[in-house]
Amino acid sequence: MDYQTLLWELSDGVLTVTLNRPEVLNAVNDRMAEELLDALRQAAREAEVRSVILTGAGRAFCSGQDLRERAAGDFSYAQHIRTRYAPVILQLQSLEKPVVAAVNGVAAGAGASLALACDLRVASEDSSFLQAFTRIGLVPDSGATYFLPRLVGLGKAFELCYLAEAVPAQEALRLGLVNWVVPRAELMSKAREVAGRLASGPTRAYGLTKRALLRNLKADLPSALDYEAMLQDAAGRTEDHREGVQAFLEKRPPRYVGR
Ligand code: T3D
Repeated sequence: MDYQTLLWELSDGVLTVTLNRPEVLNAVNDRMAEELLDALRQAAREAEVRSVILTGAGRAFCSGQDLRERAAGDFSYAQHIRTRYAPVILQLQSLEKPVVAAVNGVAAGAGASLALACDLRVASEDSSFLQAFTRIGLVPDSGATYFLPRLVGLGKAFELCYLAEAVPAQEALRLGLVNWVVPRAELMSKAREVAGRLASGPTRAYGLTKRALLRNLKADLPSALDYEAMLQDAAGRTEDHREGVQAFLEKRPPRYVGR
């Protein structure tokens, strides 16, 4: 696919996908939603991609739905969310490779949900998270009501959604919304450091770990234990597991190949 709204850059196993409509703070139009889904599917297919960074061009990460480019007439919000946003969020979660959001500015509305659907978040000091939905009389969507209570607890999630005030990066760190906060100038180097480390790790084990963590959010202990045991069978058959053990025994760093 020829991308008009994204930049795609693959280097040393790290795919960087940049939302690229900076003039509207990377607001999501239909084209961008389509392209992002395509890019994430390609990331899943291509063996050379071993981790992904999602970031935004310019001064924002993503301002959510493009409020200027919405279909007129008897537009169905439900259908739009189901066909444009839900597939992207599901793809981020089912992509069995580590995904790091490099939050380079405001992440608002569905833009915040995009960041929250990533596995890890590095945020610049000047970034913020905004549950913008109720400001315009909408319900938090694209997974906001799923991710927020899990990350910050129900009471805080109510506050963030009802009051819809921007959460600055340091507060986001305190709440557990992000993993690291760094100066703006160091954002991409920190994101590349994290994603690069993951790209040279045991990709299959990471993918199965992601599957276990997400699935077991909703499981009881016996079924979580059983699911882990089943996934361990798959991880135990990988070349990377053999290499990890061999490297340990030979007292040298492992050289993982991602399978
Ligand atoms: O439709 C459906 O399918 C339902 C799905 C909904 C999902 C959602 O995401 S709903 C939430 C939509 N997003 C918002 O409500 C956020 C709107 N934007 C803002 O509140 C502010 O722009 C920010 C707080 C994000 C940033 O404020 P600030 O002051 O730093 O920047 P600004 O001046 O407001 O924006 C700069 C430009 O970007 C400006 O254009 P201009 O005046 O320079 O020509 C602004 O209009 C444009 N822009 C920002 N956000 C959007 C946008 N244009 C279209 N859509 C946007 N979401």
